[in-house]
Amino acid sequence: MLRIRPKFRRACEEISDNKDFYLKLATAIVFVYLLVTKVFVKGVVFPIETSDTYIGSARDKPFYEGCVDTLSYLKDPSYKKMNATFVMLTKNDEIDGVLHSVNSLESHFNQWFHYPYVFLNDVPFSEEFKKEIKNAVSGDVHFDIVDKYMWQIPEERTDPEAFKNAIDTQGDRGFLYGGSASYHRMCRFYSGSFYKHPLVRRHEWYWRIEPEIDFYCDITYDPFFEMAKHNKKYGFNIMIEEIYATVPNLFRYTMAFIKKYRIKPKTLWKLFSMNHNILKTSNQELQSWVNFYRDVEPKLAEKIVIEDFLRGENPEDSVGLGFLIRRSKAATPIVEDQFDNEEYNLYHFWSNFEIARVDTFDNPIYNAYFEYLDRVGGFWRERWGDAPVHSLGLGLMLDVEDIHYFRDIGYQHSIMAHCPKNAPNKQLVYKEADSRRKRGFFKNRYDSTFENGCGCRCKCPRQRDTEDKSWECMHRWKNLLQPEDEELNGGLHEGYVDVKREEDKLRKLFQI
Ligand SMILES: Nc1nc2c(ncn2[C@@H]2O[C@H](COP(=O)(O)OP(=O)(O)OP(=O)(O)O)[C@@H](O)[C@H]2O)c(=O)[nH]1
Ligand SMILES: *[C@@H]1O[C@H](CO)[C@@H](O)[C@H](O)[C@H]1NC(C)=O
Repeated sequence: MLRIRPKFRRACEEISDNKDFYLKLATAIVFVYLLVTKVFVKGVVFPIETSDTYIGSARDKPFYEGCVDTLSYLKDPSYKKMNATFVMLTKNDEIDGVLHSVNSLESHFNQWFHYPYVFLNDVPFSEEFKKEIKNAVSGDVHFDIVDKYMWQIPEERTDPEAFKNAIDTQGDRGFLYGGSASYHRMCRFYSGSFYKHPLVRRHEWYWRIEPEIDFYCDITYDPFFEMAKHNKKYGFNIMIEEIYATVPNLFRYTMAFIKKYRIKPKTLWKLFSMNHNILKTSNQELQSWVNFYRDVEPKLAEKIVIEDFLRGENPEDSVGLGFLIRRSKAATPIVEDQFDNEEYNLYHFWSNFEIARVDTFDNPIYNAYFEYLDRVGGFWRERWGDAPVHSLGLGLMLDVEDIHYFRDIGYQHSIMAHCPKNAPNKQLVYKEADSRRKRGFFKNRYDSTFENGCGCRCKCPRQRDTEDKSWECMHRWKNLLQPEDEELNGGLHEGYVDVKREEDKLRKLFQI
């Protein structure tokens, strides 16, 4: 029989003597635990994190949730290897970062699919660089230089002094990378030149990669093939907001381009532009006062109260009089950075990750757009990034359905990371196709699964997901995926607030 030691027995007796106290203590501990885990982490303080929710609809959703049995996928008669390549612009001295990226990509994807690589540089790659890369990859690899005309900015060739001054000034004003000429060249190159390089142009699809990136999940199907199958033209992984100071005139010129070439933006435009012409009304005064959805109710309430006062049914009404006086004194609000009632919300697909058709950019509209932007000098007068340029360009040409969000791909570049939760019941055991990609005991352990997860064998970093950090962008995307989204019908999303309906609602409320 189990004999309780005297000391332990005494302790137990003490506890039962102080039963009340310990009961309270235990309750307090449970309460604090619940508060911390359920309320603060999940509940009240941060409502529900975007990364915990389901994002998807018939317009776009992950091609697969969880793992796919890659060997049978590859053997399926309907599967076809695509005319596709990875592409990276890099420098000789970044070899360690490049190897890091290539190893991550091979381990998580390319060891099963063997897609080729294209490495581009403004100076020749060293023999050492080429040798190390060739040893790491499982597909063909090509190296080339970018010719001077693709690489240099026109102003740099024609007026080096003006070019240098513009760059130096941006440096002095402290814009991120604004003072670095090579960063400007890189942005311009990725904005309008990379897809014209012969090594890229001879493919139908590309996947852009960078040095020092990480993949966190296994990609067990072929993203190129699935994109083709689902009629997708451009795939992204992270969406963030641009720093305003780098693109102050990009939207103005984009709008000018739209006018000049009579372009009718497609539905994706709505992801990037806020239209301030939101009322369905011919009332000019109302139109100019209401720029945001939040202005609708106060402005209509004011209108109703003033109209009621002016009808003179209620001459003692000091509220109505007050409204009238206030309105006559106030100035129409001015929205800076608004062109033709539209404003860039600064959202963009983070273009260091892109899986897309080459002709998504290599086509007459986008090429004209790039040339227009190049001519007005924004790549050197300002520091237009390739990401906002790509995004606005896509908005001109594509519909929401043409875009794919690779939510199931865990990806990190510099300080941003997106990493999905693992899909429940759809995790398969890892089997390497390449002996260099063996995973030891610790590497073969993955995060636990989650209700709305879509990842396959993800091992995520302890870092807040970009879906949560830039949740405004992701909410906009999520809303545009909803089939019932009225804004998606028709051209620009103007006039979506029915003034009469809103007014009637308020009148009922005020009983006027
Ligand atoms: N060959 C060459 N490659 C460059 C040059 N400048 C940038 N790159 C490459 O372009 C890619 C992006 O440049 P980075 O300077 O790393 O920019 P980043 O840190 O990704 O920029 P953010 O994402 O905006 O922070 C990298 O792969 C660089 O190797 C250059 O002067 N020559
Ligand atoms: C791949 O696509 C490019 C661009 O469309 C084309 O020129 C090339 O012939 C294709 N290659 C193959 C092998 O189909």
